[in-house]
Amino acid sequence: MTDRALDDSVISVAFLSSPGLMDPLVPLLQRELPGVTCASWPEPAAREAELAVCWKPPAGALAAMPNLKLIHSIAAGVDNILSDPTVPDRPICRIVDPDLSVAMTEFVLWSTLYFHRDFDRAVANARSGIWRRYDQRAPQDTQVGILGLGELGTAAARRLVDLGFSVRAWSRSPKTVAGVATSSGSAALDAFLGDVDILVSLLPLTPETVGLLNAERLSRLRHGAALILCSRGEHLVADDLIALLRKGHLRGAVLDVFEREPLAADHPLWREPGVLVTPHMAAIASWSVIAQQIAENVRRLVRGEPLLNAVDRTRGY
Ligand code: NDP
Ligand code: OXD
Repeated sequence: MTDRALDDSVISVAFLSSPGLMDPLVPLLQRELPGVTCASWPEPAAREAELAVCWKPPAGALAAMPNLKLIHSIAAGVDNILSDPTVPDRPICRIVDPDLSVAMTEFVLWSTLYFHRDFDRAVANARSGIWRRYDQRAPQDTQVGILGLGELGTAAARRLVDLGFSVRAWSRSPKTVAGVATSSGSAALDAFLGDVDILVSLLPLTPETVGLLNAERLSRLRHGAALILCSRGEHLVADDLIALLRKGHLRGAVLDVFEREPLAADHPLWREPGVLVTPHMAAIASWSVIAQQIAENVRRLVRGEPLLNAVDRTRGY
């Protein structure tokens, strides 16, 4: 790092993402931080920037920025940044936003009701002109299990409780949420998964959680259970899911995230009966919120104040 003094009025920002993705941020950051200069990687000005704003930055890019003082994700997850082992030792911040929690809660509620109220079956039947009604269950008779009880998992769990569902949730450290049966730590996972009818994944992607949803774990869910995957594609072993669906152990899945996005047009998940693919749309932060949170952290950095929503690199989230 150089000794150049940091000044929020003249901060230089580099966008590290696919081309053009961050264009909407330029006027919003200029409004928040008059005097800011923006450049996109790999322009020379981006290499000299003090702030990196990232979504899937190219490997090695952050390490090649000598003036870098802060790395900011435009998302809640930072796995796409920390997956690069050369990321320099600078603060990394993420987006935490009440509207993002509302959006994720809506997505989880919709997907839960999709299975709980048999919309998955009704939609499949409607395609074949089949008129069939199913017995209804009370929400308390459906056990929803949430993996991850952070910002998003907690918001979703609370609303599911409000609607009368039986809710259990699993986290790394012990947590208390009214009306939710909580457990924590890897030793508690198998017991957590038993009796779950609808499993919702809201975990961050870390070395501990990659591949967590494999045949062994998914087999522990109740016969006829469903999966709602809102976290990261790498949490799921897709072939294991497909095998359990075909065996009839699992009923279906709503999958919002994939190891490779966009999901290839010829990927078998698109056509697997019982699977509904959505295009990583569960919860998307608005550009104005992203700009406000980045600007606030720049001001805090300049003033030497604690940053908002900094991630713990050793935990990986
Ligand atoms: P948080 O960091 O607030 O919460 C993460 C939760 O997961 C915490 O409860 C944490 O436990 C728990 N956790 C982490 N590691 C483990 C582990 N090894 N074992 C058990 N529990 C663990 O994250 P958010 O709620 O903000 O976001 C979660 C994820 O959602 C993001 O990382 C991202 O991947 C995904 N996401 C997807 C979106 C979409 O559109 N599909 C949109 C936004 C986010 P503890 O509480 O003990 O720390
Ligand atoms: C996020 C996401 O992490 O959009 O915010 O997946």
